[in-house]
Amino acid sequence: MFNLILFGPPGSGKGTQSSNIIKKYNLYHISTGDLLREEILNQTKLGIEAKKFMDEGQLVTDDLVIGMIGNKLDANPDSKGFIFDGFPRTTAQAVALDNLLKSKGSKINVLISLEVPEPVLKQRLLERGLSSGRSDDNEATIDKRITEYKNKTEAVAAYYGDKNLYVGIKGDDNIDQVFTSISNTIDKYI
Ligand code: B4P
Repeated sequence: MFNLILFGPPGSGKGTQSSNIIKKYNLYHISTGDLLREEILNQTKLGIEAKKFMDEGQLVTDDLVIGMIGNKLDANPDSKGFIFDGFPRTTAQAVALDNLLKSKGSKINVLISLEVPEPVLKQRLLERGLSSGRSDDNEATIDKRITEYKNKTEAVAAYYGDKNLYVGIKGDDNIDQVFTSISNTIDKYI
């Protein structure tokens, strides 16, 4: 089993690149952002709770997110591997993920971090906001999301860096160039 974390700040291209990776490597895609938006659309209890945080540009609580991941792993026992897109976003989530995978005799093989300068992130998300209909793609909320990333998520990079699993990629080239860099890295680790 090959397990990849696609990591980076909001707007770095995690969702965009995940769709390319799943086509080429046939991995099962788990995006916590997509899962949460689905819960919101279906107006579940979890979705109603999560929306309050997401509209404020804050991270959703660890318990809610970790529960969702556990369910997805259990539901796909025969997958040849997973791409974790936008998860883990806190050190507590990283520890929980490692434990979940360990209990299944598996582990994270590599974390690929998309490195993009802050002005480019803001520009991309503002542009997406013109058509996405996402209530968190506006200037004030984008700023809060980037602050949450710096305060709570950047530590996840160090956590996997200590395990020698961190690989940084230049994420502000065009989509195809970024995908080539990602593929070259996956090919070394798979
Ligand atoms: P997410 O849905 O994970 O998404 P994101 O951070 O907004 O963006 P992503 O990096 O996927 O960017 P994308 O490819 O779309 O998170 C949303 C919210 O959910 C969080 O703020 C949080 O509240 C909550 N949440 C999710 N996971 C959580 C967790 N684990 N714990 C707690 N809370 C959680 O790209 C953005 C734009 O850039 C697109 O328009 C794209 O077309 C463009 N783009 C991408 N790559 C490009 C390139 N190379 N060149 C030019 N444009 C590019």
